[in-house]
Amino acid sequence: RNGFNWSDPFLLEDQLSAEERMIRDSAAAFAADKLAPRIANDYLEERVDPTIFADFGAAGLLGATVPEEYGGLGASYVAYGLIAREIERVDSGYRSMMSVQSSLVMYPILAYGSEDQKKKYLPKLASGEWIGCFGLTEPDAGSDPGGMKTRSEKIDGGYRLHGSKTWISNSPIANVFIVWAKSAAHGGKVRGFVLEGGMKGLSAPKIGGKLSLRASVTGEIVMDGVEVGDEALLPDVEGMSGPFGCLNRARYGISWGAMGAAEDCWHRARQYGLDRRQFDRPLAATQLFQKKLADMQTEIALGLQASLRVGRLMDEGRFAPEMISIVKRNNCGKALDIARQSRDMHGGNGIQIEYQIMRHAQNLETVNTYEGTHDVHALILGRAQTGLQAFF
Ligand code: TGC
Ligand code: FAD
Repeated sequence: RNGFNWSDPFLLEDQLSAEERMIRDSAAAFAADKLAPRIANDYLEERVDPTIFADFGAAGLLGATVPEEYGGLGASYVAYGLIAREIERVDSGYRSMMSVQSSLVMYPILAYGSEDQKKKYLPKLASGEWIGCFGLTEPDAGSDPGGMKTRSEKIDGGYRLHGSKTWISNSPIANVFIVWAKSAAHGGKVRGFVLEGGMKGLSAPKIGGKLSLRASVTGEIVMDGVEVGDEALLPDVEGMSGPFGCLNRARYGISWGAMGAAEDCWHRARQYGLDRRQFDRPLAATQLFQKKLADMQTEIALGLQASLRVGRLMDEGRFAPEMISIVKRNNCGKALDIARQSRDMHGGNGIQIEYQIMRHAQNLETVNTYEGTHDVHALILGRAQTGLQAFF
């Protein structure tokens, strides 16, 4: 009989390359060293310290898949997923900061940008000197971003943009704004623009009062006739496949990240059950407690294997967006269930910040909603297997 590793049931570790393990270990050390000690205060005080980006950059955790010539690591998508898992093991908000920068800001510049844009922006985004944000969602266009109202019009030597974006991670502290707008000069098709903080007519007020993802700042992007030069247009993409191409990468990373948060909730529930005694025995000695631990272990083991498989297919250039919908949707939904269960298993202590669980549960409400809600991904998958559009 071979031994069974309860915390790595399918020996995920064996399926990683030496380089992936090294990147994972360095992300884990960074998370334990730099993030874990500060999360309780950052969360309670809804405080975002922009210097965290420079710390991420110094640790090589921004734009991991971006080639080294532009400041990235040239690492695999599996490595990127492993980074997301380690960061989100501490907090979904920190992972959000990292994944917006990597997948939603650096990726579109790399994939759709001019050589000048790549040289200008990518190294500074990789080092964390510059902070990026991604504006797709609008007040009246959330699940249906194709309904956006933001417009660009051609002017002499450039474009003028009007519109507003909402629920934008990092925007109040951003230097670089990737913004999607319908462009009159391109037949009304959606085009991407790179805006910079301080431009006339551009503002990014913070959205206050969040009870979830409090360690990551969220804001609006207001564009009141912002004028940019021709060089601000992302030249190599047109239509909604532009923003969706970025979302594919970010959603994939989230599928790993959500499992990291779920693992933290599971491990803490297990330990709490071993330590806490009621009715003269450990809680972990009860059947109900063990069933809940078994459910957590099972969903996490399956979720990690699925994300690993999708990551390998991405690295081979063989993924389809629907695969990502499966792992984003399922892993976020399961992680949220696990966090809620773990909160319950901690009894009254479970609502306290020092036990961490309630914070994960509140964060995962957002993670289940952004980047395509749980139900929107169901509709993507329903359409893919029936050929029938059920969005409207
Ligand atoms: P649809 O008709 O399906 O497609 C329009 C065009 O887009 C192409 N396309 C894709 N391309 C690449 N990857 C994908 N995943 C793609 N999905 C669609 C498609 O081929 C087509 O191209 P073309 O050339 O034929 O025009 O589009 P639709 O408008 O009907 O879309 C429906 C739906 C529901 C799938 C889509 O609107 C959707 O995914 N909605 C969810 C919105 C969303 O995810 N927003 C995320 C905002 S960013 C964010 O939340 C960041 S949080 C980050 C953090 O803090 O971590
Ligand atoms: P809605 O689209 O109004 O959905 C409300 C409910 O209706 C949901 O349950 C949804 O599933 C359901 N629903 C919608 N359409 C249908 C349908 N056809 N059939 C059945 N049910 C449906 N966006 C960005 O662009 N950039 C960011 O950086 C970013 N960061 C975010 C950070 C945070 C903290 C949050 C909360 C959001 C962020 N978002 C960002 C926005 C996020 O992507 C949207 O909130 C999300 O796409 C859902 O849109 P909505 O909030 O408008 O909800």
